[in-house]
Amino acid sequence: MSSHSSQRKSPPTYPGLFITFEGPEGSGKTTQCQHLAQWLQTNGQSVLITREPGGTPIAEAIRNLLLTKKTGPQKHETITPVCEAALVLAARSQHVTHTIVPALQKGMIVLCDRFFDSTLAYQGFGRGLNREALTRFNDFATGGIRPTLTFLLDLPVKEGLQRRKKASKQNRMDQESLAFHERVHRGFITLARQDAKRWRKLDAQQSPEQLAEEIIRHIQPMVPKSISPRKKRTSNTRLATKPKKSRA
Ligand code: ATM
Repeated sequence: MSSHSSQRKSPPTYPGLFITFEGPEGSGKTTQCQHLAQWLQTNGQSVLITREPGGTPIAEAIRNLLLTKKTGPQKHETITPVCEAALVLAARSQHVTHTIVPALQKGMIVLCDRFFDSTLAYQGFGRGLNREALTRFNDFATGGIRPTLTFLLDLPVKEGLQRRKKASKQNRMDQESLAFHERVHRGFITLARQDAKRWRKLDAQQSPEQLAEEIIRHIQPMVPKSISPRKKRTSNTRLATKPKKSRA
């Protein structure tokens, strides 16, 4: 075991539930996040949907810098892999501190479209940066928070890129070579294998409806027993506005 991993403190825990969606381009993460959020809300849960890079105004500004295709004087200056990693992690520090942790402290279910596994896949496997250094830097930026559950929406790389082209959603990363995207994809598969307890690898080639059903089947045992939204509202109101009087 490395000196770093042996020194790493155990990750912080919160009353809420932290769930992430990972996968290559065009795998349908955003749609599935929204679908799951709807299902959870209908079942009385309090949900926050967010994404990376992004999730706060400053982190969204960093996202723009990272993903917008370069024009003007920036056009000829490449973003180095280290600069890319530092920007992603700077955005994550803002996101974890100002959005994710406060929601988890309130007991919410946080659904995040990409998180640290994307850093390992894109900047680690894709760009070739040292994965242990990325993990240390990530833990420094975030306090070491980890998702409870991560869905890998798996799709052949070529199909994902085609889907993105069709949707005209090209960003700076989409323009990378096929070999880069293949390395990223292999990275996700490796990460999912290394921590099978946290990951659920799902086939993103099935229809969005089938995929959504499969996701719900995995989530159902993890959320507090489903109750009707009406019942939940009543019990929330009671707790918030009419605390039980003490018998004393
Ligand atoms: P999406 O909106 O498709 O999730 O795009 C976000 C991009 O940010 C994605 N690439 N594309 N195309 C991957 C990239 N990214 C990283 O490179 N590292 C990270 O840590 C994260 C969270 C995202």
